[in-house]
Amino acid sequence: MSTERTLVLVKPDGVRRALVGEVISRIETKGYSIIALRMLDADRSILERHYVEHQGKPFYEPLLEFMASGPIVAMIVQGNRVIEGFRSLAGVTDPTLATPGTIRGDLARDQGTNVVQNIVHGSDSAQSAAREIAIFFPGISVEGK
Ligand code: DAT
Ligand code: MG
Repeated sequence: MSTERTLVLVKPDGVRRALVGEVISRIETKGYSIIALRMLDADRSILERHYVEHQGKPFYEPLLEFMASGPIVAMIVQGNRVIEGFRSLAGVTDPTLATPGTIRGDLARDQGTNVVQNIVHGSDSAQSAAREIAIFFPGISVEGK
């Protein structure tokens, strides 16, 4: 099966700066489909589950604090090779190094904070997508058609 689903988050910096429409526009213009979407205030337990791989790292607490600093928008995005494709649209983690033309490269910069603020999250593998979709959209399967 080549169609995939990925979890995309517009982080609090993106929502605060009214970039939700811009992010959605880039996803849709690329040709991917948004099949579920919700705005939420992520509580600590949901963020601990989402970022379990980063537990213990120096930026872990600042990351959780930042992600709880305001509403986020979660969506399931679908399309052929969308996991890889959205990571490509987003650009690399560090917005200073992210290529212009990408979401992070165009819309974010170093804010001098101890956690990188970079507008969006996208799942990094099929396994992560399944795990993360279950966190933010319990009841919706990762299985796409
Ligand atoms: P990505 O979001 O590109 O998958 P990641 O999963 O390695 O990156 O890290 C999750 C988030 O944590 C990332 O979007 C920004 C922040 N972050 C990552 N590495 C960092 C670092 N070395 N210093 C500060 N914040 C960092
Ligand atoms: Mg990651």
